Amino acid sequence: MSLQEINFDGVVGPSHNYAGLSLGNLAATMNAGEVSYPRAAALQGIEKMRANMALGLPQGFLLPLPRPNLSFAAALGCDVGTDPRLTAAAWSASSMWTANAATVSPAPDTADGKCHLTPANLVAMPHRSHEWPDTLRMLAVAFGNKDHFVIHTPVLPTFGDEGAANHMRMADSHGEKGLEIFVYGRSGGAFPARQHEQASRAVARLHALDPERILFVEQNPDAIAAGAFHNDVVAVANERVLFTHELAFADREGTYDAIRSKMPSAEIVEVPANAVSLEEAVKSYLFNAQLVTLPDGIMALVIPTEAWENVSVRQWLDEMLAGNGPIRKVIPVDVRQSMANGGGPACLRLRVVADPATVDQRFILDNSKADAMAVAIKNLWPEQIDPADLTSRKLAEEVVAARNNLLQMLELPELI
Ligand code: SUG
Repeated sequence: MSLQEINFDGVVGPSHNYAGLSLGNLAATMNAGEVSYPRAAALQGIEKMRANMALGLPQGFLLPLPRPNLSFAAALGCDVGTDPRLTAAAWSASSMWTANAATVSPAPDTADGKCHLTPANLVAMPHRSHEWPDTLRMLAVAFGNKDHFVIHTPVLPTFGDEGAANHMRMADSHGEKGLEIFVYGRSGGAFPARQHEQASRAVARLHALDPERILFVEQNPDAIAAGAFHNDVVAVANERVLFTHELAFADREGTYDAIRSKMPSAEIVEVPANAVSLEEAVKSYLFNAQLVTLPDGIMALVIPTEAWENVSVRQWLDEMLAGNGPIRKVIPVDVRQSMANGGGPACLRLRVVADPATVDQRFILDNSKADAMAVAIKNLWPEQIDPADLTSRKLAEEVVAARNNLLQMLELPELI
């Protein structure tokens, strides 16, 4: 069995819109009320997946959840239209950010030698709190092979859990036993700390991880206050490398020492605040990157074009590439529609280390499937959505039909 890292990107749903629902997510709140372009957004996502496949990386995808979620609105005693924010919450395409779909502990890390997945309850944000039942249903299909996967129910809503966005895994190589680092928040100034320490601890216990190979680390409250609503806005890990902003963690030295003591081969690539400030890190999303190991063993950083175009970030990256560090390549990617809601390349993917043959093949991408998905998106995804349109029955019908059509095409009618 060959364990590989597979990136499961969220296909951007036809209801993608800018409602400004996420307090503490500066891009989303700044773009509240703007017109969105769901078709362009979804095609940008397909192109990102194609580019990663062209690098020789295995690629999977997860599908948009059913929207508008009328049962969510009904459970709160409203029709769509009764309350603008709850209406937008019922329409949200936020499941595209699959880094928040679940926390994943690959088989080498767990006591029973299976890959464990716990869907995130996402209770910190009302528009995301209703994702998990449909996410759970989809994960149970995609990772339904019980010889290899265990799917848990989410952590109780008592403690907020945001999934893989607040979880990092380091290992000498993907298929070896890893060090799982759970990053939680305590405070964030004016903004909520979304990941609760107790949720992280519960996931680690439920996944039956080796207590010697886990760490619980607090996010720097200043980072949350500056707009790093998830840890993956300021840090990303891949194999033995941690790429991080200097101000990502509450206890910088303590965190680095703990990582090095559990994993002596760890390499920490730190970007100092005097080269890239926290504000610029959040604005450019430099760290919301996919740090990937290419088939030839070289590590590459897939960053948003916004980071590539930022003067101080570019200067730092140029110096890094001219040096002798472990990250040898930088690849910019255009996901501007998602970025405007605070979702960069790393938010759009859930990493699962597994043998691709053990995953339901309907969720694995190849070029011909990408072509067919692009055609469906071009034909059926709305070109644009003004948040004022979210009460339109016609638009609701269009969005439902577009998703159903894609699911039929992918032979996944059980998820309709
Ligand atoms: O939860 N944005 C998402 C972005 C999630 C990014 N994910 C990671 N960092 N892994 C969020 O804040 C905006 C939707 C709106 O406001 O309409 C939104 O939900």
